[in-house]
Amino acid sequence: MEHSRTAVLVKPDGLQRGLIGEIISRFERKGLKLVGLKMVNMTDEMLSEWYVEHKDKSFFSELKNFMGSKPVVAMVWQGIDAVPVVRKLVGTTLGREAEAGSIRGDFGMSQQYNLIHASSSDEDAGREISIVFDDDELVNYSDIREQLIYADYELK
Ligand code: FUP
Repeated sequence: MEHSRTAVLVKPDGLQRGLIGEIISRFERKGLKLVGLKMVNMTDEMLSEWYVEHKDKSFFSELKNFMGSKPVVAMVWQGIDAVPVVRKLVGTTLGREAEAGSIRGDFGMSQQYNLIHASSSDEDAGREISIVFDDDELVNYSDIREQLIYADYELK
């Protein structure tokens, strides 16, 4: 089965609140594989591309200002259906309505300061990954845990 990749950004509020370890731990224990990781100061140009679907919204420049205000932690996670699996762990956009047990539901109250971004489709994932990572910054490796996390047929 196809193992796909998804992009995650821990936003400035997530880094400032000391939630990097907590967030990485949630993806690890779920069984996702980390294949890219770095700290980035997102430029206005990167953010305009990242949030292109929101370019005509009233909150566009405020969102970019916030996202560029402090470093973020960018990650790429891999697994079967990585995009929807990570979105579920992240929770819905508005922190105070997000499901208990999700990252936003457990740690957030805000709409804009919602701690984390996760790609919403495979197409977005490809675009977002290429904004932050060069191809040679993404790693391929076999993870021994995969023999326990997936059945044999799911690894083929
Ligand atoms: P999500 O896919 O859950 O990250 O959310 P959206 O793509 O709908 O929105 C992108 C980001 O814009 C969200 F993280 C929150 C932010 N936002 C605002 O800051 N103000 C708004 O009025 C709406 C969204």
